[in-house]
Amino acid sequence: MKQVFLSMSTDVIHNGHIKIIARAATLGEVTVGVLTDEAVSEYKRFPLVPFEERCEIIENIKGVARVVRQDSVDYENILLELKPDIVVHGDDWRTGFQAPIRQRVIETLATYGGELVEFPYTINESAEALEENARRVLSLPDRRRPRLRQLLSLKQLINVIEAHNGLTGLIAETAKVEKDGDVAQFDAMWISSLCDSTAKGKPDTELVDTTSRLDTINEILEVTTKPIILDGDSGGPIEHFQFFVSTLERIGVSAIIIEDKTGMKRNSLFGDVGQSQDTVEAFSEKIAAGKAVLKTPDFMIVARIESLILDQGMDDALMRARAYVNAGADGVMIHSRKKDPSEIFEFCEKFRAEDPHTPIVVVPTTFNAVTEAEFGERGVNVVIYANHLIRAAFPAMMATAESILTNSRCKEADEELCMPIKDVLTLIPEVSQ
Ligand code: SPV
Ligand code: MG
Repeated sequence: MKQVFLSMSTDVIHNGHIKIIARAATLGEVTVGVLTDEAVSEYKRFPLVPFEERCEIIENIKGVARVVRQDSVDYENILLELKPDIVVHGDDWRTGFQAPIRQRVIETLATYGGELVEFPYTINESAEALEENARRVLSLPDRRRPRLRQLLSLKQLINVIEAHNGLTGLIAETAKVEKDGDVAQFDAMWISSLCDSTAKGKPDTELVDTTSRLDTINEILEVTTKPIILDGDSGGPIEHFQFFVSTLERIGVSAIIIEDKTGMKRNSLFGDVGQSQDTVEAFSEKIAAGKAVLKTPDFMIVARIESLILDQGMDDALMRARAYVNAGADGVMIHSRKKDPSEIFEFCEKFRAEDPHTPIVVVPTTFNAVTEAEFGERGVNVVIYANHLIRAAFPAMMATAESILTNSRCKEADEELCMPIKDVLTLIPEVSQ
């Protein structure tokens, strides 16, 4: 009997899947590769049904002989291991971001004489509606809030990009590339104080108040499903911090990062601007006070250590990391304004030697040559690209304004700098999340 392989990432099983399995079973004995939660969240969206349950469901579908764990949307490893005679797939993957994945399947099959059988893909409207609904469910506060912790337990490293309004939220939500046979997208969003302030034409000095920051957060929550990490600056007075943490937890934000600075806050990358660091005791008390008002185990309070920014040395950074974790911090962020990543690496090595599990967060704005893989090897768990969308947008907008002034018309800007008006009209979906 021929061995038939098909891969499944879905958590919303419908009759289309049943039919494709039945057709595959007419070709031989069917093995289904069930994609892990990590692979599904990279490829599509975070699965609503966990891996073990999906295996159990699929294993019990008529025509399925067995299920196997598939770790990646790239089939190469699993095909070389199982060497099935036939791989089955819908023909919808001939175009779009799945096309290179298909190509690699064809090449891998050719190495041992396997065959690809494609069934015509029919659009199933009720299935699409189910999928759309599943995606929207991810935006509900109780579903979104725990997702950061879930991702941290699934992956060594998660990548995060800044969003400062609905539009950049949509970019963080939907940007996706095919890379080395796999699919890459961002895991979560960072609502930066720098970008939120800059987008409002204000300095990054905690001038934008909590109400205004909540407006930005809500704007992003309305049109996205991915988890949110908020830049909480210093966290403000303890009583305000407690209130803010409660609000964030209720609306579905996953984490706040607060920094151990006091006085008039200035952005850490400014250089020497006479910032003072909070005492270990006072900042630990703030962390503990925030933890005390939480109603779920989901929400994370991450302590950002400014010792290296303020030239207080590695020992101070490590001492503070230890103290903040003891006070209840769910993670530590270590920051640096140096281009050379050595001090970040040294911190990671020393912190990891005494604390193997507490997540480490980095913001590689200055030490930007380090890859995610290298951070992962050094024990980092969260990499935040903290300001890149606004930094990309500002020069593009300024160049457009200057082109119109220079030419006293907009033809040149339209042709050289702007997206077509038709595209902007269809950029935003008409339905809400
Ligand atoms: C931000 O994005 O606002 C941050 C990170 O706090 S940094 O600008 O590097 O201080
Ligand atoms: Mg900030």
